[in-house]
Amino acid sequence: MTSPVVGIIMGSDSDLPIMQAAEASLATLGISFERTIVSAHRTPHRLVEYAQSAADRGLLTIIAGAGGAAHLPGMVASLTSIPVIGVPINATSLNGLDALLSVVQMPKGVPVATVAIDNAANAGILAAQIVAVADKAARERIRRFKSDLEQQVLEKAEAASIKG
Ligand code: RP5
Repeated sequence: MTSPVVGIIMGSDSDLPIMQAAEASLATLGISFERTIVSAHRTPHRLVEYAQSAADRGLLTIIAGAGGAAHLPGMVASLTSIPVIGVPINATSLNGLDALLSVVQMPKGVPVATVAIDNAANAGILAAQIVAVADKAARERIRRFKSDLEQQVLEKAEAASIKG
């Protein structure tokens, strides 16, 4: 088995149904990944261990999803040199706005690439694009993926277009 180049972590197993879309994107684009639960607030020591060992274990980027007071992506970003992609998750009565602001409003010097609320699919695609910077075959798979997207829209346009 290929060793994982993307780490997917999330604050709780309740985030898994959303975060699985990132796994689906990576699988579609042929990028190896690992997945586990790491909670910033409930397992802070595990967070430090995961983030500090990530690069040495061969990970090239980390996708971190969390809801509510979503500190996981930012804290991981503070502890590693590899890029971190944050997925704000709709997990509270604030509908994900709490998580979005927690993830996106990082202080200068510690960026987190933040996708839209619950848009783990885009996190997977972005992670694949990061990996593809140094992987020509992956770049070609992403090119084909985008070309398929374009084709799908053109077919829908064809089906939906009318002239009065
Ligand atoms: C966050 O709190 C998690 O990322 C999750 O989105 C939310 C709720 O977690 P559970 O109470 O369902 O475990 O830390």
